[in-house]
Amino acid sequence: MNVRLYTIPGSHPGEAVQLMLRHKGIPFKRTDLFPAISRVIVRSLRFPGPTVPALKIDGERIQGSREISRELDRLQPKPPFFPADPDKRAAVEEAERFGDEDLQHPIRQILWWAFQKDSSPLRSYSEGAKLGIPIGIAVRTAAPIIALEKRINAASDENVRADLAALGSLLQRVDDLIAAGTLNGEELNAADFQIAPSLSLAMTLQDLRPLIDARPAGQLVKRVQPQIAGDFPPILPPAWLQPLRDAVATS
Ligand SMILES: N[C@@H](CCC(=O)N[C@@H](CS)C(=O)NCC(=O)O)C(=O)O
Repeated sequence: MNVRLYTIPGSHPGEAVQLMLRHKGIPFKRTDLFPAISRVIVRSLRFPGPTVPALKIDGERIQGSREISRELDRLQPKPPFFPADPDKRAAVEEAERFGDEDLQHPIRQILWWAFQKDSSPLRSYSEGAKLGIPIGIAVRTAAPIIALEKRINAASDENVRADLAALGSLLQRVDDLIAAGTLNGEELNAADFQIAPSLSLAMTLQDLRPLIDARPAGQLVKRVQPQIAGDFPPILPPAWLQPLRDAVATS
């Protein structure tokens, strides 16, 4: 199998696909793209949409972390990404959908908002990336890309404040899925690989790390993906964090 993954450094669904490929033992090559510019390149590679992760398998194009998990499972059924039992499978599929549609985006918005306030941590997020130019130059010239990403992702003050207020219930949902055995069970599944990188990316923010680390969601991260590149010193306004802190304190 000739497999190439197109991704962006620090992309959580991109990380999810790398975890999935490794779990299946499928060797792959990776092309790292600049955020925003990635949209043009992915389109020029004739993928149907503009986002990463995008995967070419023997010339075939598959895009989107959930489409990719299914295609990898079809091509290489072992170890399986979904339980054989239909009810358990439905629960994993719903958890994977939740990870993709509900959890991914607020984390993306919070990060791009933070980079717009302070771009210096960007270097730590690019560790290990091969962008084709020295990381220092990439980081120094990132301002227009950050501004564009803030717009693309609607990472406004208002939205990020709302994201933080809602994050407590998203974390509770992850803990509940773990308690139900849908996540972090004996066999890791597609939802574990979808959700752990979003939590791991959130934990690169020092503001959020201690609020996730000690709970079951933090255990999932430790098991599935102990580390994702990046470290962001405190940046989020304390007043915006307070509802999350209150939710964590009462959970
Ligand atoms: N829900 C999609 C998310 C795809 C997505 O939005 N990817 C982001 C990176 S995390 C992207 O390509 N953004 C383009 C950009 O940053 O300009 C999936 O899981 O595949």
